[in-house]
Amino acid sequence: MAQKRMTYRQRMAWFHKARFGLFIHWGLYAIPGRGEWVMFQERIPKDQYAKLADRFNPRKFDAEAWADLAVKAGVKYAVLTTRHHDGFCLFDSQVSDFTSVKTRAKRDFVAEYVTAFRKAGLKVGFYYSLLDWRFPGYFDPDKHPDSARRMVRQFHDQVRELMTNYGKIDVLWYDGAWIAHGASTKNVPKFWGSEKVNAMARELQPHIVINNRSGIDEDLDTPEQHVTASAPGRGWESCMTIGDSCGWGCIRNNPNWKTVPQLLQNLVTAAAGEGNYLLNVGPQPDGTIRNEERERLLAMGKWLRTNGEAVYGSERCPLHGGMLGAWTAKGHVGYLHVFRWPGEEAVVPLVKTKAKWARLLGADKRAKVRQEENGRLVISGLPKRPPHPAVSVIKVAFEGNPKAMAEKDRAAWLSGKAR
Ligand code: FHN
Repeated sequence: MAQKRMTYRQRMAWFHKARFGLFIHWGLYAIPGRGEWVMFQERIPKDQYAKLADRFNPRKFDAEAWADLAVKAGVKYAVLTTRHHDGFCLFDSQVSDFTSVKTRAKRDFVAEYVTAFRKAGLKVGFYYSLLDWRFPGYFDPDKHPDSARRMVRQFHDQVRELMTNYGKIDVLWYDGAWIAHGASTKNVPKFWGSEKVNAMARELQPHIVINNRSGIDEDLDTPEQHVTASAPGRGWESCMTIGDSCGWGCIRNNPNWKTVPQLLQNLVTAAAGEGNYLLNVGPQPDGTIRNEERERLLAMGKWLRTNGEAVYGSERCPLHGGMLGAWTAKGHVGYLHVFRWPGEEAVVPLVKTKAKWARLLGADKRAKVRQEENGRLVISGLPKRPPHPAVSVIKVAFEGNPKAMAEKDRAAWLSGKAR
């Protein structure tokens, strides 16, 4: 029996509050350790690449350990690559033999992931790549129409399997629908039959959140490696690597790890635009998550334990952060996330709503608030040194929802008067 459709607002409600998710790129490509594009970038022939499956036996893989780290990091959901562009499935598929269940590992990692993350109270998402490099029809669908048809068929069948065999799934995270070659692929959703597959996914999982990478907008915009807000009311999530931007799967020698301040400020910037931050790890071939990633995630979790109320469930705030940082809000409360700590006094311009009090998150003592006629809000009595090296949050209670002055006369502030 068909279940009742949820509205956009209803199915996005948890996602909107979550703000922070863990992306996991893991598969055979972890073995060479040169990123998830290694098969294509090095043009490794299909049969040669497939031999990696004989070596894929991650004895230290422990989904509960991943889930434990995710909880400690403060994420509210995760998205795992059930199958990337190389076609290797971490799940049991009736329509492919190239799976972790039918090769050396003989394990359904997707099932283990779902069980552990659910048990830890997290929402679970599936990344699925439509394209599969093993099909000549991907590269030239006009020359290899049968192969292209089989690849599309595989997409339909495997999404059905993923939506049927693993209980409740919260996010369907498509990728790789782009097909650059051939006249028949101009219309991406038509080529893949995306509308039909998404309707099927919603029939099987009525609450599911679907991203915009099957050629159809669906629920979610997905800026990649940058934090750019969508229009108010539209769901969005910025996905990003912790290390180099060209590799999501394990890169053994990864020279560019982002710092904790960069990661936290990205998270806050996403929250300030009412979006989520989906931060990626690329576990090692043995299934463990390396220290460079673990330590950064744990540091973010520690920060969130003090400052999480300013992030989870937060909304846009129309106030200006100026040089200090960014604001989020919840009803009558504004949260000023200070990236560049100014010392004992913090000033923000053009605040229209009356401020009642302010205090640092994680501290008991209130700071002083003073408002000047032209809207300058002066918060004083703050510590000289930044309470947190990356982001310190000042909570400000207002008499109503915080609003900014409109500045009809752009020069009015010069006189120190309101307008
Ligand atoms: O090609 C992929 C890439 O490997 C990675 O999975 C990212 C994650 O968003 N998406 C693709 C590029 O857009």
